[in-house]
Amino acid sequence: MTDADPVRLYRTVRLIRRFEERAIELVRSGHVVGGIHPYLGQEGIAAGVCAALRDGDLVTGTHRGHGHVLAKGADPARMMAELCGRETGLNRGRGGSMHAADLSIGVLGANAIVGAAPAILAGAVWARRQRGDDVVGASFFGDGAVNEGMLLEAFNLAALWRVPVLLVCENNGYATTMPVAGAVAGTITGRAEAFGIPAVVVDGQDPEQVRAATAAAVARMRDGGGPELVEARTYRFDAHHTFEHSVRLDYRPPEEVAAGRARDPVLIQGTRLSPADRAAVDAEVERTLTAAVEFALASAEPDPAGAQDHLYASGLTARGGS
Ligand SMILES: Cc1ncc(C[n+]2csc(CCOP(=O)(O)OP(=O)(O)O)c2C)c(N)n1
Repeated sequence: MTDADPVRLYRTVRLIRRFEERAIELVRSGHVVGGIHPYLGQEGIAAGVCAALRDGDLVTGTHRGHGHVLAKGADPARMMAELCGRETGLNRGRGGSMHAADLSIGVLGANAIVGAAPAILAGAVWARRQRGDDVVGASFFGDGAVNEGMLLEAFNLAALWRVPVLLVCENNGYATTMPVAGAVAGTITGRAEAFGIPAVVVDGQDPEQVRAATAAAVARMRDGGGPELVEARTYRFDAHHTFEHSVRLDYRPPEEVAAGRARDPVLIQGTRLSPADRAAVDAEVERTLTAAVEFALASAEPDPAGAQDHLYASGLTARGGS
């Protein structure tokens, strides 16, 4: 969906924003069990990156992963059904919020293991290119992932084997309640540069800036270039996880939250549209999400008898001797 159209970019950030707000309502009503990690405030990154990818390109995301799946083009109704644990969900309700995947559009999955996404993506893109497929990939991860050994191993092999993957760090300033300054020695771009990986910092609140940086990197990668890193500076508008809505944690000064929320990617992109175009997109997104919620809540829950279905590619295999 390589696309610089400001209306489409706005639709994506608006869709993710309203999807997350609807999902939070479903957490409150008990339809989404266990809660979610809201992507509110960070929508411009998923939207900007995915607007510069083709349909067949691959993506891996994080525990805060709804936006990545939606931006790559997943059906919001099946995504909502997945969150609600329904049989019609993207993964038949077995993946839920943190493991939603849609292989038909190259989404290899959200991922609950902090730092795992780049390793999975680099391996998958490498394998596809060994087969001769002309694909590139983008992997999202938070600032909390940049000190994980697995992530640095992935950087090393991706650089060594020149795997065309865009490493997208969503630096929202915190890993749960831990500020970046208390956890990250040196810089995030410096980690990439240590492996010879080109790295840039972009304003993650500006979807167009993210799209332009991604498009430039992807063009170099399609031309035979290796991995690149984009550090997108952003701010998480809401809780780390919806559990914070009931347990008040004082780790962000109110002035900082207010300043962070003032730079809203939905508003920033919205100013690039005529009022009429913006109203039309907003109305269409509401219709889409109302239908998505109705679809999810009308869908059946999986039969408990099938709890072990889909665990193994070849079905359950008995151990030797049994
Ligand atoms: C390997 C691993 N360690 C710890 C956790 C627990 N955990 C879940 S989210 C999180 C914070 C991640 O922060 P960051 O990567 O900055 O992403 P953000 O939540 O800010 O989007 C942690 C430590 C985990 N899921 N996986």
